[in-house]
Parts: sequence; C-alpha cells; structure tokens
Amino acid sequence: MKQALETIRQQAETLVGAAQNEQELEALRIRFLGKKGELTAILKQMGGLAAEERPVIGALANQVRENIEEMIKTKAGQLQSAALNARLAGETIDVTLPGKLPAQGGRHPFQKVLGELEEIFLGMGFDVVTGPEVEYDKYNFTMLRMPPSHPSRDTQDTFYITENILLRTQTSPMQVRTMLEQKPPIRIICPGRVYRSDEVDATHSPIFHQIEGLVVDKGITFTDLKGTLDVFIKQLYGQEIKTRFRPHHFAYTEPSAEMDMSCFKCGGKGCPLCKGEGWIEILGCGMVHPEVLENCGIDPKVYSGFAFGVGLERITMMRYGLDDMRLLYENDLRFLRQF
Ligand code: 2U9
Repeated sequence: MKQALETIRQQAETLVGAAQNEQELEALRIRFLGKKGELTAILKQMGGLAAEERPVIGALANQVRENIEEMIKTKAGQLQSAALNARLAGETIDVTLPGKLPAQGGRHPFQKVLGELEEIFLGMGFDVVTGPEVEYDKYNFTMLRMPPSHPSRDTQDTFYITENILLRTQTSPMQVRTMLEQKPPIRIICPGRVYRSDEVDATHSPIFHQIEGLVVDKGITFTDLKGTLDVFIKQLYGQEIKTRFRPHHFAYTEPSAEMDMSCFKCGGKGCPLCKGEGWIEILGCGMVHPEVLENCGIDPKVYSGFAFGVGLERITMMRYGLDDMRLLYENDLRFLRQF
C-alpha cells in the first residue's frame, strides 16, 4: 500500500507538471483527490490493514494528499501567470506605429459640376431652389401647357404613382411652385433628379438630373436669354466658346430654341467629339409661354420671362470626357477616385 501511495504521488507529479491549462489541472485534481479518486480508493482499503499499520499508512496518505494539493496549487499559479503574460504580450501597443487614416470621401462628379454651375448662376443673381420628386401632374404637365392628351404624359414615358401624382419628368414643377408663391422679379435655377420611363444605355437612364432655370421680370427679352446663357457656357467651358441658337419647339416656351456651343475640343473645326460638326448641342430654352405665366398667376401683359433646361449628365460627361453615362451611377470607386 505504501508503494501504491508512492506511485500515485509520482504520477501526480509528472502529470501535474505537464498540465497545459486550468481545465487539465482540474481533471487531474478530480482524478487523484476527488471522492471517487485514486487516493480515496486507497484509503477505502485501509480497513484490511493490521491495526499498527493503519496510523502509518494514514499519515502517509495525508502527506501524499497534501503534496498533491500543493503541486496543483503551485501549477495553477504558474498557469495563471503564463496566461497573463501571454495576454500582455499579445496586447502590447506599439506607440511608434503610424495612425490609421480614416478613409476620406470625395465629391461625386455630379456634385462637382453642379457646384460649378450653381456658383456661376449665383454670381448672376440667381437663387437655387429644390423641391419634391413626387409631384402633382398639374405642376408637371397641365400648367405647362401639356394637357391630358399630351404625348409626354403617356404611361410609356412617365412613372405614375396615382392618376394625378407622378415622378416628375422635369424640374419645371419647382418653377411653377415658385411663381405661384413669389412675385417677380424671379431668378432661379432648379437642379434635381427627374424620372422618365427609359431603357438604360450609354446615354439614357430612367433617373437623371436636370438643371432648369427661370427668369421673370418686367421687360425680359430673348436678348436677356441669349446673353445669360452665353455667359454661363463661357464660364463653364472657356471664354473662347461661341454659342448659336436654333429654332425648336417646347409646349411651355414660345419662341423656343436649342443652344449649341462651339466644340471645346477642336475649336469648331470638326472632330470625333462633335461628329465633324464643330458644334455641340447643349441645352433647350425659350421665352416662357404667356399662358404658362398666366396659369401661375403672373400677368403676361406686365411680365415676361425666359427659361432653359440642361441635363447634368450631358454636361458632366462632356466635362470629363466620359462616353458612358452608366459610369456615373455604378459607384465603382476605381472610377470615382479619379475625380
Ligand atoms: C417653366 C417654364 C418653362 C424649361 C425648359 C428646356 C427648354 C429643355 C431639356 C434639356 C435637356 C430637358 O434635361 S433635358 O432632357 N430641357 O430643353 N427646359 S425650356 O422651361 C420652363 C420651365 C418651367 C414654368
């Protein structure tokens, strides 16, 4: 029995010494010292010993127990400090490392071009007005001389919410709202998102952006329109740019025109960008139709005005030499980081 106790002590010493973590150590404590452990099993056999041997073996058994308890306690201390040291080593902060820069965003090409455009018009005394993208058809169509029979209203072309609420197809409803609320003189530009039922391709998108402008005052003439838009384009593309106006038709303006600018790439000689024309179509414009003024509560005998509309996509694509509009919507950072 003495031998058995000695074997237990030796085994415990080897195994406790080799324990890798607190769970292993606990398993060993149960194995050697637990109620059903090896030491207890030995003590249970003591009944079979001679009376004089019992105190000797009893004392030895207690000593072995105390030894094993001590071993476990020492080992537990070692394991705990090793774990602490490992954690400290893992969490060391190297204060000499450079800091992490927060990812810096940039402005979308649309925002850059829109910002430039707004600056130009603010400089000419215009205000910037924005408003709802979900509109009443009366503001989007009827008051602009596009009655229910007008082709622009076709469900193929326009997104309807209800019979008389739709996604605006132009920002003109904001000019209408402004005229209804404000007395002339009015000088505003209305930038914003507009919607048309179009298939996506390199030059079309069902969601795009417009900037429309409106000037209403006493004595406004087509000359004011020409002068203002000429200054606008020269500021955007350079003083050497020329403009020309071709007759056109819009329901809400009379007379109406399209404005071309001389090609900024070839100076008007003709190149692939202007398709050999020397001119690039840039915007639509005209004198506000007297009926539109009247619909908006402004007396056309006293006041006159001009209006224009330009696509932000078109200006942005020309500005940065892009040939596919989809690049502007895809949010591909490899593309956007170039601006
Ligand atoms: C009111 C009266 C008149 C706005 C105008 C255009 C001509 C025009 C197009 C340019 C390209 C739309 O983005 S585009 O597809 N716009 O050609 N827009 S005159 O005329 C108005 C607006 C509001 C009350």
